Amino acid sequence: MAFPKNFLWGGATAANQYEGGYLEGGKGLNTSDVLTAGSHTVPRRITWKNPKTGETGYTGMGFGSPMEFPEGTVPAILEGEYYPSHTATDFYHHYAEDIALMGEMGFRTFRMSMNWARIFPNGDDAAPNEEGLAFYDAVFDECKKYGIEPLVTLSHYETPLNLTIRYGGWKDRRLIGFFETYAKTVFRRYEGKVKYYLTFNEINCMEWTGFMAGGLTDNSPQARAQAAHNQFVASALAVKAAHEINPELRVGQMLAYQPTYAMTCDPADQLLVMEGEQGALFYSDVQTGGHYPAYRLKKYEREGIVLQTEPDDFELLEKYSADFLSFSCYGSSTQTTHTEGLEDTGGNFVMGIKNPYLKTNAWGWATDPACLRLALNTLYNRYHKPLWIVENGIGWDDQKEADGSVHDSYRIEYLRQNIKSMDDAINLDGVDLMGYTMWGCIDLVSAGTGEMKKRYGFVYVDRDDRGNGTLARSKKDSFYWYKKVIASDGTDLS
Ligand code: BGP
Repeated sequence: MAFPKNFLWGGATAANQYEGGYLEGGKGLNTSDVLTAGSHTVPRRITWKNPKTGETGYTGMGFGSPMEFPEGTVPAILEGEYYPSHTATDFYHHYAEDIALMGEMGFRTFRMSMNWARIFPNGDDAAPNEEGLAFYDAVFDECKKYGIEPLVTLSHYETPLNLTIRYGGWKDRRLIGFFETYAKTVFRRYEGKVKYYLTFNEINCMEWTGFMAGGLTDNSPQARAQAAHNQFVASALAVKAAHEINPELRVGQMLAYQPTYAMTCDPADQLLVMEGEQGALFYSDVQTGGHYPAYRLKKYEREGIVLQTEPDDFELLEKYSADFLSFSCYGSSTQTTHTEGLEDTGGNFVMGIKNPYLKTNAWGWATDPACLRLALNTLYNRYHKPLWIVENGIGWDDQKEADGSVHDSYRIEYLRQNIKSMDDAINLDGVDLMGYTMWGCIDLVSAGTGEMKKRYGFVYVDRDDRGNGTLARSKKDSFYWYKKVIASDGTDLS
């Protein structure tokens, strides 16, 4: 079996975890700049300050630990605290070297995110920051040299901090207009350089953490529902603008999705799985399907959630649904109502029960060789739109040898099984899949824990959890393996 000749093989990153240069080139602060480092057992926190009294402190992000900002406080950077996003793995100063490495692997695409606060430092500025725009020009020109097609996420777990402080984040409808201005600026500026865009990374993470997903300091169900609605409308307006600017542009949705299994054949377990799936698929039913599903409207009614909408909203959602659906998928989750005596397993958002048939990594994430075929079939049969796997991979505490090599056979094994699963979905099931971008292709900061030691890359970056290291790049064994996979169009997985 083989992959289509034009299949977009590549890797994925995000500015908040990779780019660094957090105060350079006129960039403003964004929400990820106030997130501390954590670990597998210690949740990341948001730092805050009371501008009047000078008092400072910490709060959780809403999952793992509750988010509560004391009266009069705002998210802020504290002196002496370590923030992993500030330097991250410094793509800002290494982009030419990194893109050359991607070119050497034969990447046909590179998923990256643009830092919104680098283009509009306060989010609501009247004019964009030219230095920020020029930085991405240089990045795209570099990609072009190697025939790499960029795939650009407009907002990957970040909102300009000013929009959080001044407007309360995405629950305020005015953010739709600010985002539309940002999207139009970028679509026009990079016409001819960028064809594929995604609006909000893992939009369904709004289900758990309004701060990461929507810059919210109020994590109530009401605020998160409103923020999701505003992002849906903003996404639709981005699709509209892109098509008007150039009908060739494609704007996709980005969903966190993984297959969910019922642990037993008890019907109660099937209902649990169904309800869990609704929590994720609601977001794609609206953004890719074009309609609010009845199950969600009923839920809002039950919970007393009232959306503030405008008359045109629903027509916009239907008319300008996403051109394609991209998603992240790292494994699967297993759920049951019979939890007694069973061990839990990990995951950023969707936890579950340890599945005895699957292996887990050191962070408890279950790897599942069938996950991609199952996910691709569910999503394709539901929406009949092209799909794109924009995140898949395995986090590991890689050990670098004295000669700079990293023997990551576990990563190669994981990817081999996952690529095989994707191959089955294309060739056995006829799914229309545009591409595959392995997550964290060059080592970067973990979103969930803020660690460096949870590495995903084909390329090792010398940096540790406290920010020490030379930032030097070195190739892991998987680098050479992936290069062979791409060159053989996915037929040589040995
Ligand atoms: C997804 C995010 C990414 C990425 C990935 C791996 O949820 O879109 O930003 O980080 O998960 O998660 P982690 O970094 O927590 O291992």
